[in-house]
Amino acid sequence: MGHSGSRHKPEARILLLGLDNAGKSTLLYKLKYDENFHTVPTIGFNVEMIEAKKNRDKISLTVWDVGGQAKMRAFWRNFYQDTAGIVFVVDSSDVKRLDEAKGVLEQSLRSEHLRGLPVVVLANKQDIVGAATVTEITEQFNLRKSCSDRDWFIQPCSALTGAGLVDGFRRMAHLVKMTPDDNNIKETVKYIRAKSVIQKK
Ligand SMILES: Nc1nc2c(ncn2[C@@H]2O[C@H](COP(=O)(O)OP(=O)(O)O)[C@@H](O)[C@H]2O)c(=O)[nH]1
Ligand SMILES: [Mg+2]
Repeated sequence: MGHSGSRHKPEARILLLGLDNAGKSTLLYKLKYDENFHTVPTIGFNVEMIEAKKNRDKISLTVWDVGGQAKMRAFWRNFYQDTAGIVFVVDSSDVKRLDEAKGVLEQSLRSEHLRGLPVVVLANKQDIVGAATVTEITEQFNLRKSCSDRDWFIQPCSALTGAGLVDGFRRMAHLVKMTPDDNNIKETVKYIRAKSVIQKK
């Protein structure tokens, strides 16, 4: 029970998915600490809170990076519940693995728990010469079709330079639907009561 007096900030859980080596951990640290961490392949998961703005309100995105290695993918399902949005990271420079990435994205989109949730595809590693462009990835992934039942957006970025990262997560914040929890309802009731008292005067 929060009696700290701090204002409750609405929170949305975001699932960060993508093949191993796509740059998920790098971009999470870049976004959070604006530093280039030396990442090691994620075993288990990383989780970071990121502040974002949704319209005029501040919200926090809890971003779950659950590791992309094949043996970890079986555990993704456990993180699907209560998720409000998906950020799917692609290594745009690894053209040989684009089809594999496409398959993994499609598999995730088929999950019942993720039905209708907004997707932001981050076309990462755009700093590398020869990287596939967002247009090419949109075509190859057939995103218009596979995401036709939800809101989606594809954002070019580089976790190395930071370019495009804030834009990508701002887009996610814009697309997520916030489910009001108990706290929000209490605050709303308090607000309405305060208003009606003022209006009676
Ligand atoms: N050139 C370049 N390298 C990147 C970028 N993002 C990540 N990397 C590198 O790709 C490798 C895998 O990154 P990592 O964040 O561990 O991938 P993860 O398995 O998805 O968490 C690391 O060597 C990173 O330094 C990027 O935007 N540009
Ligand atoms: Mg990782």
